[in-house]
Amino acid sequence: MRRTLMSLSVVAVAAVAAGTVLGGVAQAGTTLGAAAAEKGRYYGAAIAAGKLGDSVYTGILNREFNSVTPENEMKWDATEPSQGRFSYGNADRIVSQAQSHGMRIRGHALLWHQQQPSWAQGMSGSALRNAAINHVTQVATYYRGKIYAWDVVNEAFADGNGGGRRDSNLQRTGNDWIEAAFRAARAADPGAKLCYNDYNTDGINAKSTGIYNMVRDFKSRGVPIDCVGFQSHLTNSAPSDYQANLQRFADLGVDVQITELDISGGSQASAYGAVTRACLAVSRCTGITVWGIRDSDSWRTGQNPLLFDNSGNKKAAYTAVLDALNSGGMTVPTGGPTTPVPTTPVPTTGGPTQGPGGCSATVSLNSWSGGYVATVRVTAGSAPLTGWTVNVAIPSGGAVTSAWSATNSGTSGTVAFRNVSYNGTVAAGAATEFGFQGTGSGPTGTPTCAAS
Ligand code: G2I
Repeated sequence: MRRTLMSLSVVAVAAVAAGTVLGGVAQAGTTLGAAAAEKGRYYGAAIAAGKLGDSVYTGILNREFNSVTPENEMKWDATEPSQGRFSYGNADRIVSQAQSHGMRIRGHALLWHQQQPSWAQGMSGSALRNAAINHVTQVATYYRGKIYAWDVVNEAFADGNGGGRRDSNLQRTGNDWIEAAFRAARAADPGAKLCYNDYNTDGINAKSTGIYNMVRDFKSRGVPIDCVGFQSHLTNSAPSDYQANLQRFADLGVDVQITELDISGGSQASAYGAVTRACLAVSRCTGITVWGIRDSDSWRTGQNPLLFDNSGNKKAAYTAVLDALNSGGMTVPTGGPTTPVPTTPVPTTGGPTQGPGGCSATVSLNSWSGGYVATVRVTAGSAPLTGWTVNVAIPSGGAVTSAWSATNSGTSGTVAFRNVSYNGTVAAGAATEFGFQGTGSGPTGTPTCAAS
C-alpha cells in the first residue's frame, strides 16, 4: 500500500514539475472544436457575413468550430466608411451567429495599413492619429464584452528591413502609434485580450525578432498587450523552428495564437498536423484559426489551402488536425491550474452533483474597476460527463454581458451556464473551460456543478 502511495506521489510530483500535464483519460473529440476544447483551446475559422446563408458553409461552421474571426467585416473600411459614421451591420451578423452558438469571437483588425477607408488614406499627422485612436475607441467600445481577443494592430512590421517597422501613413504619425492603439483598446474593452498580429513571423527571423523586441519593451513599460497572432499563411510546411518561435513569445508573458492558418502544397496534411502539435506543445498557445472554411472560400485562389474541399468534404488535412488534437496528453492553456487533476476518483468539491461521478468547477477572474472576465474550468469526477450545468452567484448590482463555450440562462442572481454541443462530453477526470464577461465585481464563491 505504502509503495503504491509512494509511486503515486512520484507521479504527482512529476506531473507538477511538468507544470501543464493533466491526468485523466482524454476522450476523442469528433469535431475540431470539441477536440480543441478538450485541450482547453479553441479551433476557429475566418468567416464572411455574406456566406452565412449558404447552408453547407454554415453547417460546417456550426458543427466544427468554436471560434470565429470576421474575414473583412470588422476592418476600418467596413466599420467607419465615412469619418465618425460607424457601420456594424455585417460585423453584427457574425457576432450574432457566433454568440448563438457559444463561439468565441476574434476581432480583426482595429488598425492596419490596408483596407482603410478612403477618407483615412488621405490623412496624416495628428489628424490621422486622432482619427485612428478614435476608431479604436469607438469600435472596441461598441463590441465591449463580446470579443475574446482583438487584433489591435495588424502587420505593422516590414519584410526584409532587419526587423523594422513598415512605412505607412499610421507609422508616419510617430513610432508610438502602436502603443497608443493598445492603450486605447484596453480602456475601451478591458476584458478583451489585445493582440499584435502579423505574417512571415512564423519562424525565428529578423521580422519576428523585431516584433519580439517590441513585445518585450511593451511588457517592461506596462503597455497593455496580451497576445501575439501568427498568421501562418504557409507553403508546404511550417518553419522547423515554428514551435520554438511560439515559445519564445510565450516566455515574454503573452498568449500566442495561430490566427490565419492556411497551407498550400503537397505535404499539406502533415504540415497541418505539425502546426497543431506545435500549438498543443506551447501551454500559452490558446487556439488556432484557419483563414476560411472550404478551399473555395480561401483568399488564395486555386491553392486549395484549407481543411474542406469546395463541396465541403473533409480533406486529409482535416483528419491530420483532428488526430493531432486528439493525441498526446492533456495540456492546460494560459491561466489554467498548474497542478494535476488526480487520475483516481476524488470527492467533488463543487457542491451538489448529479450523475454517477459528479463534476466540480473553479473560476479564475480578470477584473478591473466595473467589470471582469471569468474563466470557468469544469472538471469531470470519476465518471464521464455527457452534459453539465454550472451555477454561478453573480454579486448584486452586476450582470453577465456575454458568455462563450456555454449558454447562460439569466444574467443576474444565480446564473446557470450549460454546456454547448461541443463541450458537454468530458472524460472522467478531464476538464473543459468556458468563459463569461460581466459588469460589477466578479463572483467570489465556488460555483456548483451538476453533471448529466
Ligand atoms: O490577405 C490575406 C490576409 C492577410 N492578413 C490580414 C487579413 O485581413 C487578410 O485577409 C484578406 C481577406 O481574406 C480578403 O478577403 O484581406 C484581403 C484584403 O487585403 C481581403 O480581400 C478583399 C479584397 O481585396 C476586396 O476586393 C474585397 O472587396 O476582400 C474584400 C471583400 O471580399
